Amino acid sequence: VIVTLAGGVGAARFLAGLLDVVPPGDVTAIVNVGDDFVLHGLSISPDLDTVTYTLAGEVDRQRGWGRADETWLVMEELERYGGQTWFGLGDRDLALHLYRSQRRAEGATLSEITAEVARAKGLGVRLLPVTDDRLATKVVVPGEGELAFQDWFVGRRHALPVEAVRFDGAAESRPAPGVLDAIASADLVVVAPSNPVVSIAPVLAVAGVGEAVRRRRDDVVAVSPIVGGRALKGPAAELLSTLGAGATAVGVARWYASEVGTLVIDELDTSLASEVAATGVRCVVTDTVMRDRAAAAALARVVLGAVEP
Ligand code: FO1
Repeated sequence: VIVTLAGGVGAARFLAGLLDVVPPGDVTAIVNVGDDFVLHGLSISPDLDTVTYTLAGEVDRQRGWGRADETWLVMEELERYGGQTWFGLGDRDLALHLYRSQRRAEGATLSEITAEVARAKGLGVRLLPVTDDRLATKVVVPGEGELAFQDWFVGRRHALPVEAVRFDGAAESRPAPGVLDAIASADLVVVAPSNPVVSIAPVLAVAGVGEAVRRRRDDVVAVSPIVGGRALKGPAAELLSTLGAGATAVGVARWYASEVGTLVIDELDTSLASEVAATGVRCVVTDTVMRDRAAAAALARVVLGAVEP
């Protein structure tokens, strides 16, 4: 089984490519829930939904999140009351949020609900939230103090500089059922090309998960989300330069050095390969930019071959 540690859009595209290469029953995705929050009384799990919609072929391809063929009648109506429309929940997307929130109210866990949704959509892969417990990413912004993740990311368009990141609840959280076993028994653990600081770090912060991954270090392959000093999507470059060891493939290698045995970097960064290797992380160079499904599948093939059996 191939276990993938996943954030949102980058991970979802990688997983779609991986599923063109291996049968869905051989794939488990362990997904970040540090972005989750409650709004309008609804339980929102952006990364789980991005992965689910993408693998179901239902995602809005331009945005990378939310449903394709979406309409926004409810948000338009809500706007008239002065309701909270800064975080856009489309009409179709709202159905999934109603379902999840009702099931939560009935006492179902997030992993149970996630499995139900995946089954309803006919996904053969195993999708696991990293934890069923509360995990809330917080960012510290100079002059503003601590902001909830979505207040910073969507509400403030991740424009404010970040001084620190904290994963509220991580120390008390328990891995969801199946998470530790999946990591321990995986043939390969892939760290998807997600944001290392706010998508993968919260996954590794759940009690026992980081340790389980470090134990498998020789079989852990990460794909660098930084290409040519930039992130293809989102604020990974800014966060790695302020909180990490720089917004380059070498910075990614340093960030992951204790968890990851092999880092896959882009051809654009070929000149950095020896510097990556000097951090103690094996380096594989390939085209990592997932322009389309075929490119994602080609990347998945390289990742699968990156560790010698
Ligand atoms: N991202 C935005 O930039 N604006 C939104 O209004 C927004 C709504 C939204 C609704 C559901 C969902 O699953 C995701 C949504 N996202 C939105 C994306 C998402 O919140 C972020 O990209 C991730 O949290 C970062 O990984």
